[in-house]
Amino acid sequence: MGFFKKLKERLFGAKEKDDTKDEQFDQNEIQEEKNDELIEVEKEEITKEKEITKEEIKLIKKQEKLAKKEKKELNKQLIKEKKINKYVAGLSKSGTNLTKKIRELQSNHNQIDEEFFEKLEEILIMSDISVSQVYLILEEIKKEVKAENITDKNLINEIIADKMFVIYANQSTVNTKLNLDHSGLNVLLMVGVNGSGKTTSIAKIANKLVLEGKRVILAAADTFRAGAVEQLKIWVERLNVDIVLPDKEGADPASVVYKAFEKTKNNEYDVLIIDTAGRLQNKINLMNELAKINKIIQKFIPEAPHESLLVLDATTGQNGILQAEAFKEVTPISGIVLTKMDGTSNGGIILSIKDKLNIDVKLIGLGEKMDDLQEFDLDAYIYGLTKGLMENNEK
Ligand SMILES: Nc1nc2c(ncn2[C@@H]2O[C@H](COP(=O)(O)OP(=O)(O)OP(=O)(O)O)[C@@H](O)[C@H]2O)c(=O)[nH]1
Ligand SMILES: [Mg+2]
Repeated sequence: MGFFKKLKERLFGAKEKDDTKDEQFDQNEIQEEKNDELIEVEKEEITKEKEITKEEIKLIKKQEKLAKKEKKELNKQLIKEKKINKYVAGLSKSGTNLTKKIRELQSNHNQIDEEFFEKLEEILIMSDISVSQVYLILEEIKKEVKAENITDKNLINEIIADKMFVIYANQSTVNTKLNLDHSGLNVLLMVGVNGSGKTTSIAKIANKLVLEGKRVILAAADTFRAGAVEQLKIWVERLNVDIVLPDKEGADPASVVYKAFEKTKNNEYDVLIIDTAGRLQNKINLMNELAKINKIIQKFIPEAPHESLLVLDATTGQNGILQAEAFKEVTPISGIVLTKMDGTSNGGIILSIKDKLNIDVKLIGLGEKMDDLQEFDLDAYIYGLTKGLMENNEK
């Protein structure tokens, strides 16, 4: 079975996605309600007649259980499809760009030869995949083309997608889960350069945690930029979370963190999220500032922060990778939030991150809406990026 088909099966299940699913869901619900009513009537009648047997009750209960299970499954499937749609929409710039270039290559070259591979190499490098990984991907593609004796240039699409997947997944296990489920207070520290999307990502994460039933408190430790505190305050008003503010503008960020811990002493919170300023221009200052914040955190909880997420702007491409390397030197990083994927045409950046930094991308920003920050899903990412290449290529 081809890679595209396998990928689709993993994402959508064995059946192909079809547009009648919502309708089917509604129909099922109506039918289920009818069934419920029928069951109720049946139950009443049965009790009335007092001819009920144990087997019959068992059967009715079993039917009820099955109907509930079916509904749950269908709901799960719809949530999954919503996520995939978000990936497809958020990656449409990158996907369209990659598809267009590969289609152009195919129409300009009649056969798969060295020149074809050279051009393909260029396309992949331009999509922000690191040079060393492009080399690996190409090696793999060439091997497969040779082994399978592929001469049809259109069949290469599937192999490209397949190898991108393999190269990302093979480097290590992909861990996307936020480590914030400990009993007691969990601490999440957000770092990253100015404008990368720290504050808005904090709002999105806080929103997600609140929906999961968690009690969240924010610490506005970005005391450097005028307006940063105000921005966080606005978000807090929209979400059901508390916030600790600096006493005055330009206050010591570590003092805000200290205050936040004081406030969490009564075990009223599950997660503390700390917003920081990201002045990479002055690395020594940044290093000192983050070291001081980490020291305060560890004074209260030695094993914290449970997550130190580095926020990276996908539109900054290889430059973003350099920034990340600098951050890695000043503070430990447990995962990456890759924002603004919807704003870049070069979706290969995710592969570069894995290669150059070896840190897992845990969350990916696919737009500005609250639910546009999604847990990173390799299948959905490859699907969003290569969907355009799948046409006429499914085997
Ligand atoms: N399109 C898009 N925009 C985003 C995404 N994430 C963040 N943004 C936008 O990026 C801009 C900067 O985001 P902030 O959250 O203020 O960035 P910051 O890192 O807190 O910036 P500083 O506080 O200046 O250090 C805002 O306009 C956000 O709406 C994303 O995934 N997609
Ligand atoms: Mg900010």
